[in-house]
Amino acid sequence: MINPRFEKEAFKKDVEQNVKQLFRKTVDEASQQELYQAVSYVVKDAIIDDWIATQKQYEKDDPKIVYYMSMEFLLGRALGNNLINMTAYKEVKEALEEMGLNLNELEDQEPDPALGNGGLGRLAACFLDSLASLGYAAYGCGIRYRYGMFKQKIKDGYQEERPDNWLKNGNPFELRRPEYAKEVRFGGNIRVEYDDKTGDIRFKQENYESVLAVPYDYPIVGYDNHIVNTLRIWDAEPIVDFQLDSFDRGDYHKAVEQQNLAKTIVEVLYPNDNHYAGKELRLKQQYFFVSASLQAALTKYKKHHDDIHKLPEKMTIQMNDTHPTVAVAELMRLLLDEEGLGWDEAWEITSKTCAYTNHTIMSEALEKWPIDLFSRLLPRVYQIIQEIDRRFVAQIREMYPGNEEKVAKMQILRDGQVKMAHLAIVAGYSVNGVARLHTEILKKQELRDFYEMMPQKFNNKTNGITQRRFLMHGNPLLADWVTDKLGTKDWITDLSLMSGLKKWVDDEEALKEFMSIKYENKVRLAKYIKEHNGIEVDPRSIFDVQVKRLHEYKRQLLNILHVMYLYNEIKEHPEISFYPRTFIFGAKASAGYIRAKQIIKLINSVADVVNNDRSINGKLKVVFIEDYRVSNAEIIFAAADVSEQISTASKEASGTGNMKFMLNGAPTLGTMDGANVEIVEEVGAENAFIFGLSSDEVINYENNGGYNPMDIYNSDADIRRVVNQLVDGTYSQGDKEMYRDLYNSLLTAQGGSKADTYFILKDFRSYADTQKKVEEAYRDKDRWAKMALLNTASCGKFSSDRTIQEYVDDIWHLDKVTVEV
Ligand code: 26Y
Repeated sequence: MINPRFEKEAFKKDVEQNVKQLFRKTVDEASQQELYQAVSYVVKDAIIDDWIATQKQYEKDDPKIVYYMSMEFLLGRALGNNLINMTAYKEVKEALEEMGLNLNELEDQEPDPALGNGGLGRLAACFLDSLASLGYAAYGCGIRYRYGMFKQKIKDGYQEERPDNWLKNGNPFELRRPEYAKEVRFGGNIRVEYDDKTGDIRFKQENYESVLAVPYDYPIVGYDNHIVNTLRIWDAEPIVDFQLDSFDRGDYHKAVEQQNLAKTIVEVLYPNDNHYAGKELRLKQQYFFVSASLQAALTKYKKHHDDIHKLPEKMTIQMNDTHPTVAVAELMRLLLDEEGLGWDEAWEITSKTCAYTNHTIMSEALEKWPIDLFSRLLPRVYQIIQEIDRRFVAQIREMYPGNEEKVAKMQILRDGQVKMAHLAIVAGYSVNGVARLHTEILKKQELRDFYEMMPQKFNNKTNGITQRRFLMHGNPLLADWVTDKLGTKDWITDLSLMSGLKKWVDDEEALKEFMSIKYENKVRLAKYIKEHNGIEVDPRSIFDVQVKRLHEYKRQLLNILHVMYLYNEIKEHPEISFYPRTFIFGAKASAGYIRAKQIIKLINSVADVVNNDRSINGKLKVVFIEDYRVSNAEIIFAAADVSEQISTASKEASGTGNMKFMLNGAPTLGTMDGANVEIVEEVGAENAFIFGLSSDEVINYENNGGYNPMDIYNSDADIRRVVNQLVDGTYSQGDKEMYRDLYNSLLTAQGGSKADTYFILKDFRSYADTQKKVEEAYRDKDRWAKMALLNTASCGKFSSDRTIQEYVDDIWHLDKVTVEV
């Protein structure tokens, strides 16, 4: 049942009322931003009814709760998504139209909450949506960064970063909850106190600095079930207001420091994706939100339960990569020092409560904190890790007597570092990878020793995405068509039903409709590109899209080198027929990742040359979409013909963009990497374009010293020409040095890394040949339409609803809740 607040007349009145109350204006006078706020507060009001009802139900049913701990939540805009999940989108759109307002324009007023970098953060957001939609009690736990992922500007082809002041106009959907604030302590020293009478030992932290963690709750609306879960993100405030009299007590510096600590700790999201930098502030952020979240979780548990030993029956903690894994030691600390348990009891509870997800095999992404830094910042937590490590080492020695190599490889504290992944695996009850291939590589290579020692902990959970945002909201035309063809809306909560579309694969009329929806979406994207880039693109051309974070392993460089190759071909052989293509890129580079930034510049330089060359008759266009983020992603996926998923095999743990393209009917052009393997399995190899080395081949080369790209450079004239064009000034107005580093990276070994670390030249031919096949397939309109439709029809497995249900069945064991209204 739809909330009566969305009944048209009532809704309109409430909007008017809000405009008046918030801004002292009438609807005619209010700005779009003000109207967005006024509408959002009406929506929030409706949400709050369900939010209260849900929390009441949870109190009553006392279900087991999952705490999903993540440093990142890449939420995307809330207004449209909340309306969709409350099944009120169309009604509200109409009501607003009657008021002379346009819902899409109002939605555009909302800043993207970008509290995440890329895949891992967006996955967390999809998971929260699925948990609420499936009716499971869940908290997201994270940080309320003042500044989220930076805004990207492209100036003269270069990326520039601008601060993302997403809270500038306030946030209508959040709720500050000062009554749940918790203190978090850093540094100082530990004093050991003996109680002569009882023989007890107590550990007291002294001379510490502390901050007050204040939670902001953010509603997570389930689809059409009146369930509203909570994303709890923590802000930091100084524990005592800065008081002058502390000067007299000699605490002046401390007071200022605590003030500063509170300000800096939540200031900004680290924009690194898959690259560990070892910054002290990042460790502070981690401990800050983990400690506050655990304290709050224990308070909540103890409100209704008095036996702390039964904690694992009522809560479980999922750690999103190594970032929150200090949680295991902090939970130990709380149980030992605050609850007064003995080591064995505390360990029993902790090791049944914490579970860890690995999202990468890239060694540079693994967090290994220097021991001196770690122990200085978290002295008591460090002591506890020492004891965990000591006991674990004893266990290794017992299992593998005399095998000190095992100890060296698996120890938590080793080489002056705290290895966070090891800590999580040892203390957790579950370790999972995020796609079948990824989990297999973890078991066979990266985490092999751990797998051999504790195989029962390892499991796979192939990622998924929410169809509510990435089809219903992002592609309403296709969503309506799917509902029409399936004769039901049930795919919204059961994506496996999409396979019912397969029966339309030989229906010419249906295929025509399907492709004309794609065309409409391409027109929409072309308009966006015209507005934002000033580039005219032809919606009849093939929209070939690569959008994701910029990283060498993702190989945007392979893509743009291939564009350079095509350009050479077209110039050289103008007589050969060539199907017009638009290559679309979107990517942010971490601010300090120089080579990634060079690749962005190269893409823009190639775009400049190619787009302005009249002689090729617009056959080739290159577009770099500025500030790629969730809101424009929705528009881009809907419009894509070809999904570029071309990472070096074995490097992309899963990928989730690949699934969003598939859902929207774009066949994958990719390597057998991450979840691409499972996508191909679902859709059939004939409906995807696969090329390049396999993960086994890559790993084999890596274990045997790499390969020699010079062999390819010397033997393949086309490749040689393209590579040389990096340093002959073709794309740099004569400057031969601009792309020298990229050139060198492909041909010569440098500072510890092999030549062409990511096998770009090795895979180039195979990629180019496969691109040729894409073109051939596209020319056959009928064949392409079938292929595209089959991708949409085969995407059922890749719903995050399926993923979450597997986490529930195999790891979390949650109870399903229904909210009556
Ligand atoms: C250590 C730190 C700087 C760091 C920060 C962010 C390390 C890693 C990350 C982010 C990793 C990430 O986004 N990984 C991606 O997770 C997705 C969801 O599982 C996968 O689909 C994707 O393949 C993987 O790269």
